Amino acid sequence: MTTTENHTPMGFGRMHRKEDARFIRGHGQYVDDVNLPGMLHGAVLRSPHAHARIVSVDTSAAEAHPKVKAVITGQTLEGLNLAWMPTLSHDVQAVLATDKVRFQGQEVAFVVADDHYAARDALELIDVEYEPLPPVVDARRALEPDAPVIRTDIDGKRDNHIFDWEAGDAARTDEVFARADVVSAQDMLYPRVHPAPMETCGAVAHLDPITGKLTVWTTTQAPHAHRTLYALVAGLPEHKIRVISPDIGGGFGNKVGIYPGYVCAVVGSIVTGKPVKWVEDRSENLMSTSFARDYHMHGEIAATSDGKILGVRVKVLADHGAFNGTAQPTKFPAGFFSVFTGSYDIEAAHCAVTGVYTNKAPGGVAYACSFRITEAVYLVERLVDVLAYDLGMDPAELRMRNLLRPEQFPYVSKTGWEYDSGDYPRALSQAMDIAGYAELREEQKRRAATGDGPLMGIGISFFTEAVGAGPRKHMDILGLGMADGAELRVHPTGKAVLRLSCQSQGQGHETTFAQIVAEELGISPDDIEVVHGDTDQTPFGLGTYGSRSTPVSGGATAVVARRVRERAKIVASAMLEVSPDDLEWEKGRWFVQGDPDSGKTIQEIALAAHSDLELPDGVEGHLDATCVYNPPNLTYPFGAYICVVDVDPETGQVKVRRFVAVDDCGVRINPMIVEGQVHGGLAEGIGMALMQVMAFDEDGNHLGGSFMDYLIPTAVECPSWELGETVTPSPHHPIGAKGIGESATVGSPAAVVNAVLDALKPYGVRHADMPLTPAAVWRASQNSPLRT
Ligand code: MCN
Ligand code: CUN
Repeated sequence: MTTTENHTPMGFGRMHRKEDARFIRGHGQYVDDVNLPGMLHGAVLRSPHAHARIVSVDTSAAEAHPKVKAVITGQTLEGLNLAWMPTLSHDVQAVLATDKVRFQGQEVAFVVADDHYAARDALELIDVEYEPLPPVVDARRALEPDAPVIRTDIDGKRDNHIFDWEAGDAARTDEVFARADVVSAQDMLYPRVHPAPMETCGAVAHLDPITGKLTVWTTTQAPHAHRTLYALVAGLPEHKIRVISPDIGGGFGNKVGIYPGYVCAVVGSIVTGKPVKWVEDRSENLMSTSFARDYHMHGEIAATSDGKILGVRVKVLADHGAFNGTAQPTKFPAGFFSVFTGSYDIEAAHCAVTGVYTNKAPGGVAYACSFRITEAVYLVERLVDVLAYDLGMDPAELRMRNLLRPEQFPYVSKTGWEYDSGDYPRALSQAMDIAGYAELREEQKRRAATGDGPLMGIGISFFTEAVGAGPRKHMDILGLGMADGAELRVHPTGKAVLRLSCQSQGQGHETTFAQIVAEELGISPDDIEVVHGDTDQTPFGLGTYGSRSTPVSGGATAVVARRVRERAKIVASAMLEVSPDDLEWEKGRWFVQGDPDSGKTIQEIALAAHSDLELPDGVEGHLDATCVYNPPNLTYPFGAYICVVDVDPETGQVKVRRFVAVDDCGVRINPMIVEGQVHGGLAEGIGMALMQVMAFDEDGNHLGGSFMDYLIPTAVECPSWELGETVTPSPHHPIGAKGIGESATVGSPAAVVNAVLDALKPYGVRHADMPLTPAAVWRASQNSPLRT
């Protein structure tokens, strides 16, 4: 279905990525490619314990190493008032441990040396005496009265509780549940997983001793937000800090937060007066930089006996690790979890979420998550299947019966979200058509009757996403509102440069944002340079996460291009000696109404704007424009996914045979890039559903520190994706586009899990937790009478 013909469309359409010219030749410039004269190298000493008191740290032997230039400890940082840094969730996190270590892999000391190997070698010369403490590994254990207290640094803290938060109407939900014919309940775990980008995290910091300016090249999805945080933490003025995010080898949320290693690189540069590079290795990335999910959910769904869903009720225990380092743009501790009512027309809903500390890496949320929508979608889509199981109803029919109808949009959910637009039944019908749903069910019946071959399962998920934070009044990071700037300069020859605050990690922004300008101005995308990832070169904005680049920076880009067009109109009117009111726009030129031959192209106008042409009073000349876009609402992309699996009941092996995905992200700027985003997200969904978990043993030892243990899906596990699409434009977005970057990761795990459980239905299996590894599948079916 995917075609790859290349031409340069004058606007929206399929177009090969401009950035691929360097990427596929291996010429990307990543943080680790930054090499400065006199640069030193840093390495982090990490805790071997999940929970231990630090008795002493002896750095003398490391300092005596001939190539070591500095050894920094928590004590050094305490002297600079930098031992603790604020997290993005109103907590603090240790940069280097002072009192205790609170998770295995926690940062304890930082060595700066002439080269990377010497820095690593010297780590072994640091002598840390630990007094091990009992760890808290299980979130449920965290709340027991006799559980060891992890955050003894917080004054008066006597437990591991972080927050209680709720949404929806509890009383009304209880009332709806009381009169329901059926209530289906299910406990489920969304396990701890990791974004695991190809490029790990790192930074090169250089405090120029002459100018006093700090430049940090770093793997960040949000350069401006990082700069403001450095300014607040280090007390430096923002104009003395430059954050550069060069090419990024995948972020998936892993590069939203600020990690201790970044701060250590900065301190290393301050202490030595030299540039300092720190780049973590794979194990460090997997062990210490963030994680996602770890939601223990108890869900209940109420319905009538003929399958009308009435309400959903949820209790969640959220494991946030040792510090509440959740990097997310909402004012709610559970992010956007309250969209758990999903895509259904229900009467009432309520959720209560409790957050706890455990002796695991901090962070949370990240991994193509839309800030807990992944968990919410998984929960409701599993609950709908559990209900179908209990009612003996077909899960497609049950969904069709309850999906929101097109005439209900804009729709305000029972937890207060305003879904902007949608035609849900159309998307599900299309997915069922592509899959050949009725025939698949026939085949399944036939196979069950003959008992031939593996078990066949068909799984559906329907999701609604909420992406594109702001609006500013509802969403922020540390008080910084979620609006994005854009600047568009048009050179005299009619070529243009667009400066953006968002930052690509592989999503193809250099191409798609040029296409937005091309669509609005009729300048070829090849003639539009996109500049991003450098705070000195770009307007302020909050960065790329929550699939917000298209909804927010994309809006800014369309608006700024329209401003340029309006300026061009005035210049054209002077050139053509007519009133601006007499001009009409067609892509690429202004012409005189009723006289299409008298017109001026945008290139001609650009040149004239720089010439001695006499302009009307008050017109400054030049076409350049700027804008700040504060979105009026989130955008709500949605989709219908169908997964077909074969399960071998003897080995528990799952083969994903087919996967149909119908996505609606409104108007598509570049359908080829959208499909690429969907392909990647579907693969991630298969990874999470079948293969991935950040596991710990009872002592809090991290068991997934390499790609031998933490598995990444490959082409072997993935079928040839079958994509469809519907287009329901966002009514409030300047070009009608909605975000797509996280849709498939959010929507696909439930389809895969539902498919596997559908296959196991003859064994009486109603639910099993991810990851559905062969062992988990085999175990799930062991109690079945079919096993005797
Ligand atoms: N697009 C489009 N038409 C639309 C919507 C989007 O052509 N209607 C294009 C956009 O112009 C952009 C791409 O699709 O080139 C993704 O756009 P968008 O949905 O706005 O998402 P962002 O650009 O904000 O990217 C962030 C999102 C997130 S939050 C994660 S996590 C994730 C994802 O993108 N990380 C990724 N996809 C990723 N893809 C790659 N290769 N690498 C990552 O780290
Ligand atoms: Cu939640 S992962 Mo993306 O928003 O960067």
